[in-house]
Amino acid sequence: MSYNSFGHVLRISTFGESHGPAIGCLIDGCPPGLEIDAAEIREEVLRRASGKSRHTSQRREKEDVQILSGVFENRTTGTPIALLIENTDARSKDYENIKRQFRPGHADYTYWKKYGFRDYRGGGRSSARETTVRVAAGAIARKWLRENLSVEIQGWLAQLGPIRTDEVREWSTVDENPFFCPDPSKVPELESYMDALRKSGDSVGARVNVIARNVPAGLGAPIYGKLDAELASAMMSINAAKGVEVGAGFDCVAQNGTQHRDEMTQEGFLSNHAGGILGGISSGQDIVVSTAFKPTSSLRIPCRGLDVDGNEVEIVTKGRHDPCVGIRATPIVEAMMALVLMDHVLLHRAQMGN
Ligand code: EPS
Repeated sequence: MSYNSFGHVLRISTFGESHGPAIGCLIDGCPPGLEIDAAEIREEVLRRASGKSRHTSQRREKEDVQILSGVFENRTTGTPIALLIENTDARSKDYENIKRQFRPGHADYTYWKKYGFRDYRGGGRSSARETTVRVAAGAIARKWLRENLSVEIQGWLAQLGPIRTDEVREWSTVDENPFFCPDPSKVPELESYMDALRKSGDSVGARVNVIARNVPAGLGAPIYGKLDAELASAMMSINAAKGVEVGAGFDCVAQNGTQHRDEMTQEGFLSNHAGGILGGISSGQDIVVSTAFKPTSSLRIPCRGLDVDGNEVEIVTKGRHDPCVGIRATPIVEAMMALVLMDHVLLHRAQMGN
């Protein structure tokens, strides 16, 4: 049994650790004929990369994407696509002092409890480094969806700590600041908040939203492959994710049915509290998903914790950590949306024959 793969018809398997020689993925089930090259995939990967601003980890990876199979003369062949990215800037000595300790709030403890052994360097397999290859695979899915169905996927930072960042949405500006913030007027506030946070040594959570437009009605496989369940599973599999909402999400608790229902007219739906999914099946409305990311647990501020022998110890984490992992999560949620949607388009076609 292995859980390093996801998807049904489009199946993605990832491998690798943060401080190992490389990370990579195998994408099985991609139809032939899609034009794609390594430079295009790398462009998407670089959107997520660390070290591009003072507000993220200063690890600077080359992120050179190698296509090992499945693409010939810049077109997918229909055979498994293998992507490999070498790790070029790991600094494992930063982790020497915690190799026998568990960072509170980190997967260190549960990996140890489960396997009795762990690659402590950079969090090993539990590191957000693994999300790089999801973004690489997502670049392929995103392009396929755009070319075949005109599906457009847009993610954005909706909140960072106490700062709501999406009351104004100027989509063209999302990629023009280090936060993926759609409201340019909020960027100076984000900068000063993050500067103060970094100096303090603490970290903070964030909310990242994603919308998919032009999704055809009919995607989703009830009952145990509901589109919202699959999206929630995909988003929850991202490192540090602690909550997922679809459409109105938890706000529906305080709504009445008369408020929540999305009335329909010949011109279309009058609202979108459902987030584009009814009964686990896409309705043709925009699909809207929101993911909450917890504050990073690797902190230089000392705290109480345990070592592998059960002794109480003071834990201090060194290394180049993100004070807010949510800052770099936008390309990841976009990739997961793309991969789930493409998988469900192919699944729908397999059942319906169209
Ligand atoms: C990470 C810890 C840091 C980040 C890393 C994610 O790694 P290191 O301690 O080796 O510098 O830099 O992020 C990446 C390498 C990346 O590509 O996103 C963690 O513990 O998750």
